[in-house]
Amino acid sequence: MNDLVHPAGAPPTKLITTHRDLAIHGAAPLFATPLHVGRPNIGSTKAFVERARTILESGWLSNNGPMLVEFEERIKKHLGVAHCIAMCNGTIALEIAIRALDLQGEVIVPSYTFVATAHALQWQEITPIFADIDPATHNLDPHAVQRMITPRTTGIVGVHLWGRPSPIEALTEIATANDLRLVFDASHGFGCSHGGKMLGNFGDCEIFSFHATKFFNTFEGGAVVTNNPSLAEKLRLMRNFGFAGYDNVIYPGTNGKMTEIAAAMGLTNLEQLGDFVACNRRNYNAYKREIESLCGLRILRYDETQQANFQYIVVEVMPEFPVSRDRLVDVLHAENVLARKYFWPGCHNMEPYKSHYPHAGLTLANTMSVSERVVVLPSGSTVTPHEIASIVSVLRVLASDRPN
Ligand code: T4K
Repeated sequence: MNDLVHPAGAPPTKLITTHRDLAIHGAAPLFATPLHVGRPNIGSTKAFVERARTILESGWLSNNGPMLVEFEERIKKHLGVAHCIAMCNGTIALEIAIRALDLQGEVIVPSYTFVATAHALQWQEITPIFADIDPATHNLDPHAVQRMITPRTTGIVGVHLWGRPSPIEALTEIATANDLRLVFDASHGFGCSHGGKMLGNFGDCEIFSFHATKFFNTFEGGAVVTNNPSLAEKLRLMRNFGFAGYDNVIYPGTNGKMTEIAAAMGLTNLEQLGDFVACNRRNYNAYKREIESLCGLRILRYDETQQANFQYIVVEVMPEFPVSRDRLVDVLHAENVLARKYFWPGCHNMEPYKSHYPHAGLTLANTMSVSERVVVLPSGSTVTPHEIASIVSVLRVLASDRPN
């Protein structure tokens, strides 16, 4: 276990037993400082500082330096994928992938995702067409995707939301039958598998985000991974302004490069992925045990036959729960538990999409109902089982009492 991960034996924190104990009713909050969703998982400080020293002494800070080369090799090995092109963040990785695949016209995406998935298309004047999700998986519904195909459609961007795989086989079939390109936004899916293969091996390519809030981070960062060598070549050129050697630009490109210090953070965190998964799994099981006994709350499950990173504690607040999702979030925030309503209200309700397609919601019934009932709770290597017990004590009080 690294020096920053809380030991499971951290001291107990306060429990709530009645409505009178709730901060929203005037009591002191459970936590003196905020508990976040998305506190970074950080590996060994010592190992990172050693690498930072090496970088500073070498005077090589970016542009395909030795840390980056080692990082890409390690990622390829970890995922069992042929090519990894590391990038400065997940959004740029998506934009470059979309451009390298020559997507244009219309591309089908879920609305129930972080807005970067849609913005990466819009930024390149490609129209995102929002397809509905399956309420059981929170991922694209292949039937909805099929219905959205028009003569202008050139591709599909599926999202492995919460690290749970998109319907990979069904989307691959639809893409093949309609001559569409298929990209997976695997921003949440690092370290997760499908059918025994790591996410990263599917579609034309997959993109990862290594943002600070992700299961695995490089401060900011991302990557495109693919098993297609010619696509990989194009992606490498596009990441570096189209340069193929000194003074020789053979392609349009941008600056998508990952820095050496980001790669150093990645190499350090890769060494402790097992610890991060163990913490996340421990936290997930602690939440699951308790939440499953509360009427009206549903915790999202991970497929135990596959590898999962257990990064997100996703809870659906059903109509039979005594308070609404929004009230629950207000109660938790008063306790300094900064639960999040990811990904409410859906991209189609954000600008510019809301103005461009004011009626999109008519075909997105599941997106709307799921985004109105989901709350994501704090987890990660900085959250202790005692803190989870305190959070769950709030849920239990709300579940059992009806506030007046
Ligand atoms: N596709 C999908 C499906 C994505 O989820 C994302 C990113 C992308 C594409 C794009 O990838 P990147 O271009 O970001 O690599 C956060 C992240 O900023 C975003 O990366 C992530 N998805 C999204 C799900 O979450 P916000 O607006 O919720 O971030 P923010 O600033 O509210 O941070 C969340 C919490 O994390 C804070 O309350 C505190 C904590 N935090 C955050 C940072 C940055 C820390 O404790 N330390 C930190 O350094 O979007």
